[in-house]
This record gives sequence, C-alpha cells and structure tokens, in this order.
Amino acid sequence: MVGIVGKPNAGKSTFFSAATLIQVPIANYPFTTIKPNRGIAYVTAKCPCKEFGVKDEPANSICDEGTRLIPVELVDCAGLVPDAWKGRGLGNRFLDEIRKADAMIHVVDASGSTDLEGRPCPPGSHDPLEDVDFLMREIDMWLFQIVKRDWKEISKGKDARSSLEAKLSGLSMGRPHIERALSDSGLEHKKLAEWEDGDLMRFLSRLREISKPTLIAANKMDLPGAEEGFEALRRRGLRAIPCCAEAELALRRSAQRGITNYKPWMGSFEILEGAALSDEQRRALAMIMERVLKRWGGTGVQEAINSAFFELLNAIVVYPVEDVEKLSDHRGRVLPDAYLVRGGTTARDLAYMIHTELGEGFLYAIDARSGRRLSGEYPLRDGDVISIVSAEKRK
Ligand SMILES: Nc1nc2c(ncn2[C@@H]2O[C@H](COP(=O)(O)OP(=O)(O)OP(=O)(O)O)[C@@H](O)[C@H]2O)c(=O)[nH]1
Ligand SMILES: [Mg+2]
Repeated sequence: MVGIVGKPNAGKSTFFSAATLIQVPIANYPFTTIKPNRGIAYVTAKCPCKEFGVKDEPANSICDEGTRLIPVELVDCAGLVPDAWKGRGLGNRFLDEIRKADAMIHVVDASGSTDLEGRPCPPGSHDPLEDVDFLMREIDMWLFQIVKRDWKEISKGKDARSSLEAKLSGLSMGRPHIERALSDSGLEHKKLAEWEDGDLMRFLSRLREISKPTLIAANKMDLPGAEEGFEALRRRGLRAIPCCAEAELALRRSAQRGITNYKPWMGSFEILEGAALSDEQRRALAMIMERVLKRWGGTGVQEAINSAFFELLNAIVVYPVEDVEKLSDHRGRVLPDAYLVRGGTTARDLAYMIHTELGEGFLYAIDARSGRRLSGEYPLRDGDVISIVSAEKRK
C-alpha cells in the first residue's frame, strides 16, 4: 500500500480522487479529510500483447490498447500539522495509517499558497521546503514515541534485537530494513541497553527512510510561484515530480463523460467530435493544455504512482502463463495476469506466489520469448512472460 501524505490543503484528496476516480470531499480549507480514503489506482506498463501479436484477455488487470493497468492500493490520509505526533490536529489517526504503508507520496503545495497548517496564503509566501522537513520530523517523532514507550522492556530483555523486531513488525518494517538501518547508523555493534535517545532517533529516522521511501508530488504547478517552489525542492536533491492533481481530476472526468479521449499515460488529449461542453469547460481544458500538459509534459499523477512502485519499491511486472505457445492459462485466456513483484523475485518465488503447490513441485520455468529453460533461482526481469513447469502439473 502507498500512503498519500502531507499537510492539510495540499491537494492529497484531489490526487487520490484523480487516481482512483472515487469521489471524496475536496475543499480549500484544512482538515477536509477526517478519515482516510482507501481506493484502487493503477500502475501502467507496456503490455506484451503487441510484441507477441496476440489478442489478450486480462483477468487480474486491464489492457487498454497495449498499456497494461495493474491495480494497486492507495490511501488518502488526513492532513498533518506540526506536533501531530503529540496528537495535535488529527495527528494520531493520520499517523496510524502510515503503519501499513510500504512507500509514501508526499503531496506538497509547490506554489506556496498554503501555510504550514494548510491555511490559504498569498502564492509564493510559504516555503515548500519547510513542509518536507516538518513532515518527516513528525513521522520520526511519532516512531520515536512508539518505540520509546516500551524501550526498557525491549532493550533490557535477553534477546533485545528480537524484541525490537517484534515491536517494529507492526509498522511494516522487517528484518532487512532493520539490519540496513542499524548498519547505516553505525549501531550494529552497540548493545541496545546502551543506546541513548540520540541513537534511537538516528536509527528510526534512517529506518523510516529505508522502509517507507517517499517521493514528492510537487502539486499545484498551474499556480504562479510553483516553478520556484519546484526548483527549490529539486535543488535540495529531493525526488520531486511536477504535478497538477486538479488538472488530472478534470481530465479523467472529461474522458469519463465522453468529452475528451484523455488517458492518464498520454500527456495530451483531444476534444471528441460532437462533445457538448460549455465555453467555460472549453476554456478550462485549454488552460490545462497550456499551463500543465505543454509546460510539464503531463499532470504528474500517473508518473508519481508509477515511480512510487517502480522506483521506490523497485517493482517489476511479470506475466505468468501456462501454455508457452498460446501464452494462455488453463482456461485459454491469453496473458491473463500481470504480477507486480519486487525486483529480485525468482522464478521459484513466483511459483509460490501463484500457488503453494506450484512452488513445492517446481521443476523449471520457460521464458516465452526465447523458449529457454530457467532455473528456480532465475531472477525475473521486468516484462518477462514465464511458464512454470512443476511436478504437480505433470501428474
Ligand atoms: N490550483 C490548484 N489547486 C489544487 C490542485 N490540487 C488541489 N487543489 C485545490 O487545493 C484545495 C485542497 O485540496 P484537497 O484535495 O481537499 O486537499 P487535502 O490535502 O486533501 O486537504 P485536507 O483533507 O484538508 O488535508 C482544493 O481547493 C483543491 O481544489 C492543483 O493541482 N492546482
Ligand atoms: Mg483531504
């Protein structure tokens, strides 16, 4: 799951709604969202159907003229204000959502037209870099508070490392994350009982970076002042994507209503012949074309979602099939499933993901492109079409 986070009024719900087409309250004041919205968005990948020259019949995903859409879960969180970790604003409720997040999209108002608390202010009068610093600090303080509460028990026990792991497992932080954070913060050889608060803070901050990688959706790029805000984020070395969630929402709705042929991965659109639209709608679409699509190449919403999964989480897409000639499953469906898996997943891992028995009986896999046999240890590559041969199947 990817969490959409940020201060109030930055455009999180607009981003969420644009990505999922779920209607949620959106308004120009803080704390419009009071309980998290969950929904399904899609990452996009090039579908192998064109390359193989086949007509596919997707089951767990969608193919839209050669673009495969694979469902992913997004959560739109309530806005976070300074001292949220102490329970200020809707702090605790918001922060609890982050427990389950594997990565975060931080929606920042790059135009600087909302203050740290999300109240409207003149464009350019608020520094978006402050938003980044405070949000990460809030999350770190919240983590610190959770762990510190039980620190005595954790650190004094016989197996302190295991107790720490158990405590952190509920935060979607696993052993590999923890080991890396320990080593990065130079604490791998220091006994937990000897840690000072500063050590714990440093460790948790690094752990947050590793286990909940974050990218910035530099939002409201249609407004004056946004370009400077965006440049400032980039200069700081942050992974920031120029975004206009409002434009994406308007465009997706226009396509839904048959006004335009817009698709989120297109970066452009045409008004469909015979579409009934008012002068105002026409003007709004022209403005989006000029200020957003031509200027930035897209609205950034789909790019942010794809980056969260493909870059931050290092995901790849693989297509398991049963019949390597027809590229079909046992029901004859061609290229039925697209699996979004972590880079490094092996052919055997994939077999287990499909079915335990397929994993247990694994003999070898076949690469549909080359016809080559692959061993269980073969690390899958993005776009692979793979058939798994298992002892089960041979019976
Ligand atoms: N100009 C412009 N306005 C935007 C954009 N995205 C969102 N907004 C506006 O910003 C305001 C806040 O949007 P929301 O999506 O409700 O913000 P939020 O971050 O969910 O706010 P809370 O739920 O209060 O935390 C609304 O008036 C939106 O229309 C954008 O890309 N450009
Ligand atoms: Mg909201």
